[in-house]
Amino acid sequence: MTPPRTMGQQFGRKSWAEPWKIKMVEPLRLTTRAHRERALAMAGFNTFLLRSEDVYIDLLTDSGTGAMSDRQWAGMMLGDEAYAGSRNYYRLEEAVRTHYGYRHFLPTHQGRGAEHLLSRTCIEPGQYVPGNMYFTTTRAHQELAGGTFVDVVIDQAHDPTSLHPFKGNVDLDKLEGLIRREGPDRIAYVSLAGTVNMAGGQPVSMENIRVLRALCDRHGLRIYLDATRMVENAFFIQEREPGYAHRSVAEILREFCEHTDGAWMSAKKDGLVNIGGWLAVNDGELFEELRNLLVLFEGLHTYGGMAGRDMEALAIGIEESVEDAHVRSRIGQVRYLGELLQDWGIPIVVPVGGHAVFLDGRRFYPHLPQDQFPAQALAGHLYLDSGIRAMERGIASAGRDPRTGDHHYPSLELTRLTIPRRVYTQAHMDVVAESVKSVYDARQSACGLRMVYEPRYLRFFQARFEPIAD
Ligand code: P70
Repeated sequence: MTPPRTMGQQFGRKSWAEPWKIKMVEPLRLTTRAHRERALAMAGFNTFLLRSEDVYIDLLTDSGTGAMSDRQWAGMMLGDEAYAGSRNYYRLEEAVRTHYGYRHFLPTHQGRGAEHLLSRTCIEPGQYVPGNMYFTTTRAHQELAGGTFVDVVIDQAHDPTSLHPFKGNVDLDKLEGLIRREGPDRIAYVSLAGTVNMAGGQPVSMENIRVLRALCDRHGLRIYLDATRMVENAFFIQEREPGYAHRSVAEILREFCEHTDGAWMSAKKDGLVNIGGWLAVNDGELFEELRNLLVLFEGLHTYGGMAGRDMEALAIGIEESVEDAHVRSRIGQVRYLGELLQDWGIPIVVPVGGHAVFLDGRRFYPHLPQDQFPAQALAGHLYLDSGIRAMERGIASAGRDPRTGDHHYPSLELTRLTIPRRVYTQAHMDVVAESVKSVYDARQSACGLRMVYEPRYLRFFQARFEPIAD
C-alpha cells in the first residue's frame, strides 16, 4: 500500500484550494441502479430528459448551474424592479464596460436571445458566417437568418489527441480562402468564440486575434465575439502565451475584446449567475437597430428579459469572475478530473479545456459506428453506473445539414463532463473519475442507440433513443 498523498503530491506540485468556503449546502440524493434504469428508459436515453431529482452529480452543463456568492445573494435584495431605468441596469452596463469594453450594451434573457438579434441584424440571406467551430444555438440562429456557417478553426481542433495549446485558433488560410472564393460582401462577419465549447473548451491565442483583426481590416469585415467563456480563455493566455504570465486575467480579457467589434455572452457561465446574457457593440447605428428589435423579442432595453435583481447579481458576478484566484481554482478543478482520467488511460480530449472534461466516444466505444450515437450511449452508461449526468456532444448535437437533410458527421464524438462553478468538491471529482473508469472497464459490452424521435430544431435537447439489442 502506498501512503495516501495530497492532491498536489499526486501530481508533483503544491496543492491549491478554492478561494472560498461553503456557507449553505444542498443535499444530494443517491439512487439505486434499478431506479436509474427506469428513469433513463423513461427519458428515452437522453440525459436532457431526466428529472434532476434522479441525478446524483449533475455534470450536464456549467450553464446557470454555478453557485452565487454571499455578495451576489445580498445584491439580489437590492433589485430595483422598475420597468424602465432600473438602477441595476446601470450597474451591469458599467461592469460590462469595465471588463469587456464596447461602447453600447444591451441585456438579454440569455445567450441565444443575443444570438438571435445579432444574426437577424447582421446576416443577409445567402451570406456566409465563418467561425472557429460551430456552436449549436449560434449556428441555428445564423441559419434561421438565412446564413451558412463555415468552419474555419485550425485542423488540430478536430483532433482530440492534438496537444496544440490554442486549439480554438482561426486558420487564417481557410478564412482567406473563403474571402477569395466568395468575396467579402458575401461574408456577414466572423463569429469568433473564446474557449471553443465543441472542441473541448479550447482557447484562442492573443496572437491569433491580432492577426485575424488585421486580416478582417484588410477586407472590411467585422468580428463578433462569443464571450460566454472568454474569462477562461484569458486564463489560458496568461498560462500559455509568451508575455502574458504577469498580466491579470482582467487585463487580458480587456485586451482581447479590444480587437473585436462587439460581443455577446451567455452570462450563465463565466458570469456566475443562474440566468442572463448580454450583447454589446461599438457601432452606434447597429446598436440602435438592435435596441429597437430588443423591445420586440426580449423586453425594454433596460432589462432585456432579466429581473433587476438578476442584473445586480450579474454585475457582481462579472467582477468576481475575473479574479485570478477564482479562475485558477475553477480550471484547476476541471484539470484535476481530466488528469486522473488521463492517468488511467481513459481517452479524453487533450489538453483539458476550461469548463469540462470531454470523453472521446470514438476511442471509448470503437465498436460502435457513429450513427449508433456512441457518445449518447456513453452518457447513458455513466448515468446507469452512478447517477452522474453528462451531455452528448457528437452526432446527435451536430444535427442535420439543412440543405441535404443528412446527418452532420462531426469529427468529434464526445461526452461532456461539465463542471459547474463553485458547486462540487474534489471528493465529487474522485467519485466521477471512478465511475468513468468502471464504465470504461465495461466498455466492450456497451451497445449503441437508435433515434426514435427527432425534433426539428436543436434535436439533441428532446430526441428519444432506444438501445439496439445485439
Ligand atoms: C452549454 C450551454 C450555451 C452557449 C454556449 C456558447 C459558447 C452560446 C450559448 C447559448 C447550454 C446549451 C446550449 C445548447 C446546447 C446544449 C447546452 N451553452 N454560446 O451547456 O447560451 O444557453 O444562455 O442561450 O456554450 O454549453 P444560452
